[in-house]
Amino acid sequence: MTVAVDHPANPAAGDEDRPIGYGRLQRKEDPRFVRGKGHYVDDIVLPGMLHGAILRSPVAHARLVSIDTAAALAHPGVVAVITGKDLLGLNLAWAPTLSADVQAVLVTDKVRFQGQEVAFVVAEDRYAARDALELIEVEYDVLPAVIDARQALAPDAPVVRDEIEGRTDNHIFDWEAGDAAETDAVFASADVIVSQEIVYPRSHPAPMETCGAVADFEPIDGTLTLYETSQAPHAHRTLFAIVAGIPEHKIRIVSPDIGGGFGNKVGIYPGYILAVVGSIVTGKPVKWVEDRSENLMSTSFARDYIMQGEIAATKEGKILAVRTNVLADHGAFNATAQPTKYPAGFFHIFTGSYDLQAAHCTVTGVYTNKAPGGVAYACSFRVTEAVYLVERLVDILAHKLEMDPAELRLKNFIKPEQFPYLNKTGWEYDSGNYERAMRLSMEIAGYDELRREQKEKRERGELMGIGISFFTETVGAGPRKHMDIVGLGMADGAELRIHPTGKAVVRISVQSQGQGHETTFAQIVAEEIGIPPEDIEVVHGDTDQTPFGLGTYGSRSTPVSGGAVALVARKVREKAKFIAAAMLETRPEDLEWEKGRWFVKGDPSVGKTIAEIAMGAHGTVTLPEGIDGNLDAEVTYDPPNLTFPFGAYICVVDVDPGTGHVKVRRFIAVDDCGTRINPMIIEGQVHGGLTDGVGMALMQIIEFDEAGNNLGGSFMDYLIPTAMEVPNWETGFTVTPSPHHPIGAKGIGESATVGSPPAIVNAIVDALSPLGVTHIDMPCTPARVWEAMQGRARPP
Ligand code: MCN
Ligand code: CUN
Repeated sequence: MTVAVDHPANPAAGDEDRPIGYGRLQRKEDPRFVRGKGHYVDDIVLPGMLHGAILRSPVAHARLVSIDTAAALAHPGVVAVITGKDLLGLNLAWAPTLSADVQAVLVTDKVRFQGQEVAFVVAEDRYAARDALELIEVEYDVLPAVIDARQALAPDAPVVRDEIEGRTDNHIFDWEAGDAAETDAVFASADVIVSQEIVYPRSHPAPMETCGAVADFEPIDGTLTLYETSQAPHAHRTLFAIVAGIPEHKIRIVSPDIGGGFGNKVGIYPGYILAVVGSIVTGKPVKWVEDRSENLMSTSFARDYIMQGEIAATKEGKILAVRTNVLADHGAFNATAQPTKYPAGFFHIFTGSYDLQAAHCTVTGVYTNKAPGGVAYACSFRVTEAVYLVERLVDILAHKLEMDPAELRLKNFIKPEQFPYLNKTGWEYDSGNYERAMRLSMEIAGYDELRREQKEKRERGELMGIGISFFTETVGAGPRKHMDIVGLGMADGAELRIHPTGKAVVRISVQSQGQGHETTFAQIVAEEIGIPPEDIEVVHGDTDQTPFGLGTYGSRSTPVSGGAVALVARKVREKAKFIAAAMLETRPEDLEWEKGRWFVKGDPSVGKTIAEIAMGAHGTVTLPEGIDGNLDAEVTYDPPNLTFPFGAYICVVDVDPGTGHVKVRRFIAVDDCGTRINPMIIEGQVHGGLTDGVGMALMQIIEFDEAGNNLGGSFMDYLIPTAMEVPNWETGFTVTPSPHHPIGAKGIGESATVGSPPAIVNAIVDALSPLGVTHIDMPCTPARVWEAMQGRARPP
C-alpha cells in the first residue's frame, strides 16, 4: 500500500497553508463514485437505442481498393453499414481538426495509420454490430509506410497526405521562438557547451474510461443531443454545428461523469461523428463506445518529440543560453489541440526556471503513418517536453562541470525580485520563489545525507542515484487576444444564482474528469459569499445548462474558470450590498462586509445575511433603480496572463546491477500552485501525476514496427503503473500567489506529470554515471538500462 507523507509548509520561510473556503473538504462527488453510482456515457440507455461499432484498418498505409458490405448488412440485427463513400455524399467524409487540418472520418481513398476508421456498423445490440464487422470484405493495396519521423522528410519517403493538392512531402510546419542570432552569439563565446539528442517517446493518456458517445438526432425538430466523453463540451458544440451543418442552438452536448481524460478527450474523434451520422441515418439514438485497444491505437497520443538540445555556460556554472531543434511527429493528420498561434504548444517555455541571456528553438512538424493527436497526457500544451529537455540538459551540464546538480540550479534560478520575469521566448512569468522551493525539497529529502549514502554505496559497487528536476509551467490559457482554438478565444463563463432560501447554483463552462470541480468551485463561492459549500451546487458538462467557455485542459480550470467563479461571486456580493441597503433602509456605502453578511458600519448587530438578502431580492422590498429582483450574476473571464506554477522534485533510485531494474525508492515533490483551494485535492492531483511520471519514465511507450503495426495496443504491452512500482510519495509545498488571478491560484493538474519524468531519468543517469552513462532515453525499462550499463546505447 502507498502511504503518502505530507510535510508541513516551511514556517521559517513565511509560508502558511491558508487554503480557502473550507480547506480539506471531502469531495462532494465521491459519495456517488464510491457507491458505483457515477453516471458515465456508457450508462446512458435511451429508448430504441442502437449500437455502433467501427471497422478499423489492420494496416498502416494502403490504398482502399474495395469494400463489400452486403454480408454485414444481411447479418441479423444489423440496421445500417456506413462507409466513406456514404459520408462523401453527406459531405462528412473529412472533418476539420483542432489544428486547421482535416481528418478522415471514414477512409475514402487510402488508409493512413493502423487502426484508422474504415466502416461503421449500426445494429440492435453490441454483439451484432461487432460480429458484422467481421463480415465486411475490404481489399487493401498495401503501401510502404513512414514511421520514423527522422525519415519523414527524406526525398523518397512515402507521402502520407497525397490527397492534398500539390503536396509532395510530409512537412507540416516550421515554427520558431527566441532569437537565433543572439543565441548563436552567446554560444560562440561560451566556455562550455553540452549537446544531447533527447527523445520524449510517444505515450498515451490511457484513461480508465475509453471514449464514447450516444447520439440522439430528433428528425421532427432537427435537434441533436449528443452525450459524449468530452473535456470541452461548448467548443465541441460549435465544431459540430460547423461540421454537421446543424444550427448551434439545436445542438445540446452533455458530458456526464468522465472516467479520466488526461487530454485524451479534448479532440473530436470519428466515432463521435459516426454516432451522429448513425442516428441521422437510422432515426434512432446510437451508442458507440470504443474498447481498450481502439483507445490506445486510434485516439490522441502524447509527446513524440525528437529534440536536439544544447546548453551554454561559463566554466563557473553560470548558464547562458539554451537552443534546440525539434522534430515533432504529428501522425497522419495534424489533430493536435494547441492554441492557433502555437503549433508546438507552449514548448518554448524550454528556458525553464533559469535566468538566461538568450534562447532559441525551432520545431518542425511532420506527418507519419501513425495515429493523430498530440495534446494529451497531462502535457500543459507541450510543457512536459520543454521541462524534460531543459532539466536533462542542466543535469548533463552539471556532470560535465563536475558540479552538484542542486547547486548548479540554485546558482541559475530566476530570483524572487526578478518577477514578473520576461523570459527570452516571450513569456511573462507572474510570480515565483524558486530557491525557497528547492531548499525545502532538499531539506525534506535530507539531500546531503543522501549524497553521503550514495558515496558509500558507490564504493561498494551499488548503483544508487539521486535526480533533481525543477520546473516552471505555464497554465491557464488565454488571454484570448493571444490564444484561441479554431478561432474560439480561450475564456470561460460563470453564472451564479442564489435561490430565495439562500442556496446557490454555480454554472461553469469547464468539465471535470475527476479533478473534483464540484467541490473546489463550491469552495471558491463559499469563500467569496460566505455560504457553506454544501449549499452550493456546481453544474457543469451540459451546454444547455452552462455558459460558454473553452473547457478543461492545460490545467486551465482553476486559472480561468476559477477566476470567473470568484468574480461572479464578487458580483453577487456587490449586488447583495444594494439589496441589503434597501432592506435596511440605509445607503450601500454605509454597509460593511463580513463573510456571509452585510452590516451597518459601526452597528454590527444590524445587518442581513446572504440568505436574507436572497429572500429580500425575490420579496416585496422596493429595489433601487437598475437592480433586478434576484441575486444572480454572470461573467466571462478573460485572464490577463497565464499562471506559472513551479516545483522542486527529488527522486532517489536504486538500480539492480544484474538486471537493470530500477526501483524508485523515494520521491519528494514540493509544489507551488499559489493560493491553495483544497490541499487534499491538490495532493491527489500530485500523487496521480507522480504515478504517471513513473509510468512514462520506466514503462510506457507506444512503439511501432517498420510496417506501422502498433506494438502498444493493449495493457499487456502498454504498462500502467500500480502501487507496486511507486514509493510513498513525500510532498511539500510553498505558496507564491499569482498576482493577477482573482484568488491568487495557479493550476496544479499537470504539474507532477510534467515535473517527475526528468527527476526519475536524472536519478537513473546519476546512478549509472560511474559506468560512464550520460544519457538514457525513456522508458528506462530493465532492458534499456542494462544495455546502457554495457556501454551499448540502444539504436535510435
Ligand atoms: N486546485 C486547488 N488549488 C489550486 C489549484 C487547483 O485546489 N491552487 C484544485 C482545482 O480546484 C481542481 C484540481 O485542483 O479541483 C485541478 O485543478 P487545475 O489545476 O485547475 O486543473 P483542471 O481542473 O483544469 O484539470 C485539468 C488537468 C489536466 S489538463 C489533466 S491532463 C489532468 C489533470 O487535470 N487530467 C486528470 N488531473 C486529472 N485528474 C483526474 N482525476 N482525472 C484526469 O483526467
Ligand atoms: Cu495536455 S493533457 Mo490535459 O491538457 O487535458
